[in-house]
Amino acid sequence: MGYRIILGDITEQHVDAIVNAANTSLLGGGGVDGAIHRAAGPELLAECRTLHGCGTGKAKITKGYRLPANYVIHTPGPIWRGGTAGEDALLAGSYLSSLRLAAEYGAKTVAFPSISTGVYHFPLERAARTATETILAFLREHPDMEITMACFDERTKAAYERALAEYGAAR
Ligand code: AR6
Repeated sequence: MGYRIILGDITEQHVDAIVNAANTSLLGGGGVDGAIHRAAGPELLAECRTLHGCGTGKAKITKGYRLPANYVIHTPGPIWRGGTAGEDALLAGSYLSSLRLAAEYGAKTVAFPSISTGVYHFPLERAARTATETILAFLREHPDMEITMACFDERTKAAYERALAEYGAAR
């Protein structure tokens, strides 16, 4: 199936769509959100202002402007609140909403960052399991798509690789 895990900067990915780990305002921030806005240029923020925000676990799409990617799919992941506030379902929602939007726009190659595991403090191993399950289930229905997990550090990459190995073993 079309799933690969790489170490790299998502703003440099030559894919149809990259996903942004945004916040509900969609007006930019730090982390990967800040990096994407810097690389895309000010036109991205201008388009984001027309979207009037986005709910947690949902997604909205814009053009990619100066990025190599044609589209940016913006999804606010959940802020970790201890695990009993529906965080797992919301995180799965972020991946699934993003993937559905990509398919709707004909984006066949899509790169994700590790949503919610930075300043939103979602535990990395748990996030990696949810992301992997959601992506692989979606790929079974969309075998023509190619999904990349762009991990910014080795620890994150190792967690997604473990989750993929566990998933494979459990099937
Ligand atoms: N490419 C790929 N991954 C990156 C990059 C990059 N250029 N830069 C950082 N990461 P975070 P969150 C990784 O905090 O937890 C923003 O302010 C980073 O190492 O960016 O979902 C938003 O506006 C980590 O593994 O996103 C929201 O307010 C992962 O991306 C809030 O942060 C996610 O870390 C969202 O928090």
